[in-house]
Amino acid sequence: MDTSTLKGLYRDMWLIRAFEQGLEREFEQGNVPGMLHTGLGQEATQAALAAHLEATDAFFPDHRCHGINALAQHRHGGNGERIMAELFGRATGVCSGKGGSLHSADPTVGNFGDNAVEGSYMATVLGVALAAKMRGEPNVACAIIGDGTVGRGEFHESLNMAAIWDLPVLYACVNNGYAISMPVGEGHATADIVELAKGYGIANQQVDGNDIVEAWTAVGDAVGRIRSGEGPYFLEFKTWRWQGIFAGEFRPEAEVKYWREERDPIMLAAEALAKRGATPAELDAIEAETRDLIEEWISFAKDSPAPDPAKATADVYAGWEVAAR
Ligand SMILES: Cc1ncc(C[n+]2csc(CCOP(=O)(O)OP(=O)(O)O)c2C)c(N)n1
Ligand SMILES: [Mg+2]
Repeated sequence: MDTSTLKGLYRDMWLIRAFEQGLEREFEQGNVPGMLHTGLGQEATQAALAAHLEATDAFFPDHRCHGINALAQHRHGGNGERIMAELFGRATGVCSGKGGSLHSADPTVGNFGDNAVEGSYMATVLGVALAAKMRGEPNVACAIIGDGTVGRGEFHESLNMAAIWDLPVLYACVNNGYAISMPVGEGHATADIVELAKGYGIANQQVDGNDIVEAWTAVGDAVGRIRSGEGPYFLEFKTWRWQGIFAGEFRPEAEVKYWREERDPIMLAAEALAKRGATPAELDAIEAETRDLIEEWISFAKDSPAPDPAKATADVYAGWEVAAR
């Protein structure tokens, strides 16, 4: 990877972190409705995926994907503030403020929508992939799933069908070691989820999800293979989330310390950039610029109007497409 690409990814990771931390602050102040699951600590995985997915691809985010949603918006539409506004429940949001966290979508930038029902899109992703294949388009349909979500039946049905129909699906498993408080090795037959993909004969790779160079290279390779018609690909990102799912969640203190202090993906990228000659001032400037941009997005969201109650049912039904034929 050349240094300018690494710098761009470093910026992307800061954009995600500043977005999530700004959002967390506003959530604690009571300005963000609903629930909030952040992807703090998983920035490298999200930045690597966002870097290789085009607006013509489709990705199905999981519940910790504000970062990739904002990056997709930022890269392809130049309007990442519309994800922020959505989370604030404002009319300027990508779903007019009616989706919020867990239900924001914008297919024009490839975001086919998060869903509070974990893994439910494991079936939908097949349809999007099949459509691309039938049209002869080199597009990728990507499902982002947590390790816990792998326990759902649809996971196995999806992998099986993608394998036998050679569908252009990228499975991006974010293995952060826990589903709520359940360690991955206790909830599944293996702690290495990539082993399951092998059982379905799907090409696969296990990646250090906190190493942006490794993650970016692996996603690029997987996406390239899928676009050239080689069928599905399964990536397992080994990572760790900073946030528990609720306040009482238990994780050993030494483990928390290790991942936060020694395996922070942004810190690791800063070290890699420093080795290539980046100065501390240059790296600080990237952080400061992204934090300023996010404060602008937060102001945009706060200054935006709430949705109009008269439009509560607008865009809810698809019209004739769902009528009986
Ligand atoms: C079908 C379904 N079952 C249960 C839940 C409640 N729930 C929300 S997050 C979560 C754990 C998910 O774990 P994992 O997939 O590892 O993702 P992580 O939170 O670790 O990123 C559960 C059980 C849900 N949202 N949907
Ligand atoms: Mg998990």
